[in-house]
Amino acid sequence: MIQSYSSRAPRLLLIYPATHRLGWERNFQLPYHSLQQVAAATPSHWEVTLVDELQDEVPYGRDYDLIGITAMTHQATHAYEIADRYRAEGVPVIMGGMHPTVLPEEALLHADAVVVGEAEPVMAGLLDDFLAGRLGRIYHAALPTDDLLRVPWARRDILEGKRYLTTQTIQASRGCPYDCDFCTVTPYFGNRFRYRDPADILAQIRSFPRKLVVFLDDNLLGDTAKARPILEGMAEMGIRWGSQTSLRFAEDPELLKLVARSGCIGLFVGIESVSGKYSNFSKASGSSTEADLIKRVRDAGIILEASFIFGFDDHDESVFENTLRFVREVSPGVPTFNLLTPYPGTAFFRRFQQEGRLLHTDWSRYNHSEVVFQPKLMTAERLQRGWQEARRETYTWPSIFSRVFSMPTHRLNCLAYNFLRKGPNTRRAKAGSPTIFAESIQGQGQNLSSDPSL
Ligand code: B12
Repeated sequence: MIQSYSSRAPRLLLIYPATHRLGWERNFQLPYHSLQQVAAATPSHWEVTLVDELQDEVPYGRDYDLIGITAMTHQATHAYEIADRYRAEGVPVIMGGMHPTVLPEEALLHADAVVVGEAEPVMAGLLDDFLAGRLGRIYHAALPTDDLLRVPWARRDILEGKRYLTTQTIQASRGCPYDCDFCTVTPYFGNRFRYRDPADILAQIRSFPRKLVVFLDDNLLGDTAKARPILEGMAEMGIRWGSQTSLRFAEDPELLKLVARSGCIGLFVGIESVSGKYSNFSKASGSSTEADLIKRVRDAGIILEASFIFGFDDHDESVFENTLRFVREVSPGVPTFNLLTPYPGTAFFRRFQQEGRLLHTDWSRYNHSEVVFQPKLMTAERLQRGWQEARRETYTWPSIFSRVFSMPTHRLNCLAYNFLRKGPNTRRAKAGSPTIFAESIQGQGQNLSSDPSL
């Protein structure tokens, strides 16, 4: 049935599905950028509303003309439940994001249409088709062939009335040339860095009323030539910012100084493994070790959240003690441990599937906090337990204080950041029990978003 919109604007409801409930940590989350970008790509004659299920109830019923749902893999199962319910009530649903992009046919069992890839190139056409009553099944956004990322500013107005750590989030680049076996970013966003025009990025930052800015890039400093003008511009503004990046930027002492001078207070870096094939050490081009680089960043007064993954094929039981020793010796401001998770669309997923090593494909458990595959050199139970013990040991008060006091400045921020991590990391759960999932996702799933330094 084609609805007539002559008397009112068509209504689009965008939903971020929550896989768990949060307590007071709710106030330290970041808004989900994908849907702000989808809203920005939606023509202005549409009325757009956002439901963040961490804060809002999903308003089932027929008040909206079209529902748009985003899904990372661990959210997919619940996203499908929401989609099914709306469709049962006669409201059409579109889906997008990492998981529907990788498995569009699966998503189409629950949605009327799926956006494969980025929304910006296809959203207006999809909505026109919808209004004309000819909605297609798959809208495939081809990867652009040039290096300039052209996207509208994320819409902040749709966040009104919600509580977040900050709504001043921004994305400067997409894509990644490294194509790690465990990561979905390169197949999804392409194998090179695409940056926005620095003038546009700086203008967007200037439009923010407050000082704190969080970049949602994978690797803001990945292409240093392109990052420099952004950093130089920020240095003039007196802001404070945080991002995710690769540690290799710290090999250049001048760049590190510029990063600190531009107002950087926190960086999330993936160390992945302290030794072996999947160590980011082996990829660092210069002569410095990763430990040197971590110390350099810390001495520049920047809080480093260093993320480690357990479960690679060359990890045996010794990985836990080796990693903990590294953390004790090098003392990154905030260590984070994740379990290897073979996401669909990655080389790991394909390989583990071929080798018959996937324990199941219950997507709700693909969350970095539960072992979902058969490890090579230890049992799944040992991997799960080692991960939990490492988290607990790293977040005892003596460990926290030793990290805080190794910071030359920003000790209070570092303490607060560790405090926020402590809760989830030390909650007790019996290894192998079903409660592990419930407990661990509650804490671990909210990594950067509960980062007080950002
Ligand atoms: C920033 C970030 C975070 C932040 C999120 C902050 C926030 N609130 O936004 C934090 C640190 C909290 C985080 C946490 C996690 N993250 Co994260 N995160 C990212 C990162 C780096 C950027 C996400 C982003 O904002 N992208 C920018 C937007 C604009 O891009 P997008 O999401 O792809 O959206 C576009 C399209 O997909 C499409 N689209 C998306 N949704 C929809 C919906 C509709 C209806 C339509 C039409 C289109 C559409 O249009 C958008 C615009 O083009 C990505 C990597 C990446 N490059 O995307 C990983 C990534 C999304 N995260 C990932 C993961 C696994 C997690 C965690 C589970 C990790 C953990 N250890 O627990 C948690 C889960 C948190 C949770 N809430 O449950 C994975 C997801 C993999 C997968 N297959 O699901 C990614 C891809 C990283 C990776 N290397 O693989 N993350």
